[in-house]
Amino acid sequence: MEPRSADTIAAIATAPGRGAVGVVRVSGPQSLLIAESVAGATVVPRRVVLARFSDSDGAPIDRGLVIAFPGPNSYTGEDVVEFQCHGGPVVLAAMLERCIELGARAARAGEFTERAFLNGKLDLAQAEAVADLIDASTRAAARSALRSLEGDFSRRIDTLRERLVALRVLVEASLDFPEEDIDVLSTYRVVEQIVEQRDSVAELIRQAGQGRLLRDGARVVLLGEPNVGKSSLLNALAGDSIAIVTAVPGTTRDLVRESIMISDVPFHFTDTAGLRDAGDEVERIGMDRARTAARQADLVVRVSDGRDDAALNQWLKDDLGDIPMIRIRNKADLRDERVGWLALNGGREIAISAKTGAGVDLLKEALLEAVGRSGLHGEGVFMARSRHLEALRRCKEHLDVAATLRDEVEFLAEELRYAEARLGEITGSRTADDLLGDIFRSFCIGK
Ligand SMILES: Nc1nc2c(ncn2[C@@H]2O[C@H](COP(=O)(O)OP(=O)(O)OP(=O)(O)O)[C@@H](O)[C@H]2O)c(=O)[nH]1
Ligand SMILES: [Mg+2]
Repeated sequence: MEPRSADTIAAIATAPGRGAVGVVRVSGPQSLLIAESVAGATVVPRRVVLARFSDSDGAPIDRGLVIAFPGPNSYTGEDVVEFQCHGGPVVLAAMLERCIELGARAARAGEFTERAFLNGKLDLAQAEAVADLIDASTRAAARSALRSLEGDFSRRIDTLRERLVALRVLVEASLDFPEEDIDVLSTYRVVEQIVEQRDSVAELIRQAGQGRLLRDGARVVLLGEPNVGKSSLLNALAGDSIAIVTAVPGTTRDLVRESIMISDVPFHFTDTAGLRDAGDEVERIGMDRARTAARQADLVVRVSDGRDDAALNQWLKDDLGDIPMIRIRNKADLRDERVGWLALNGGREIAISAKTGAGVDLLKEALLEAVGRSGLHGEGVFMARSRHLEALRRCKEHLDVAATLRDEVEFLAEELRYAEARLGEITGSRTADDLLGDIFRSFCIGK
């Protein structure tokens, strides 16, 4: 693909501050000329050249390395030059100034990656993965961002799109040739295939949701009757005395939040007021907050001491039915019970003792399991953004509708077209300019 930009951009690509090495990056048609002027030497494509960099008067700025990557085989797809200098702010500022004197202009945030996208070197999901990889705060997050950057996520989206296009072609063919004897929809099992694709999208939503948890962390709310040991459990998980623990039921009123890393995955815990049908005004406000927090949770840890309140159980079922839940039976030490998994009608619970810490590791395992750790180190978790999840959900909705339109073929074709367009927004093959602007503005300069 031909480079598209007429102007040449330059930026300091390394983080601000002092370091052994700092990089100034230049991209655009004048890059190679700028490199030779600054270095006073001939640059050889993809060869490291040691040179003295000097200003317009010939006074030295630094001695360093210059590497030229002629387009299209470069990060942006244009001619790119990287100067590796000593990493001091004065040197780097002087180098940038020199590049600007020679005709470059200062790059905007994210502009290098934006050019890579515009020149077809990366699709939109990959470009976003660049930012996610740089921003990753854990190894697991970095790994899944890298998978997206390498195109795993985009390939899955593209494959889905191709299948939806193929289905739409079939459906439209049946519209264009209604007099043909064969019933295209049944012959090619079109509705069944739509359902299959819908299920693939659902699976992708699940995997992408796990990626989001990796990046943003899982919101976990500790919920249960008063005095069952929710605050003790938070303290045991944190290995620190975060929340007040007393034998008085109704100790916790406000929400108590603590973020804890478990095997590289961030969990944001919220300890809450015990739920009961009593209490003063303060406690009742606390209980309202507890319920609100629980409704917004990714995961609820339902703590009990074995004497479940029936009304609370009913509320959990009615109001939080969609939120994954881990059941904890605390105070195993009081009952002389062994810690571990117990069968419960309709599920399982873990017997633990928050006081002695016995069994807390099992809860940690269960938490990791619940956010899909099994997949975290292997294949299949993508560093998706909420933008991607939203597009996938809308795609799935259109496929849900399409699957019901067996007898209204025009509408069926339309729904397939919408579903495919939603997928296109993820990789950017069909996207509004303002969407692009938002995405690249979140980048830092020099990227
Ligand atoms: N023996 C025993 N006591 C426990 C255990 N966990 C908590 N406790 C005790 O139970 C009492 C209540 O503990 P908290 O952690 O304050 O309970 P809570 O669920 O936060 O209570 P509220 O904030 O009032 O809703 C305290 O006296 C704790 O020491 C346990 O595993 N074993
Ligand atoms: Mg408490």
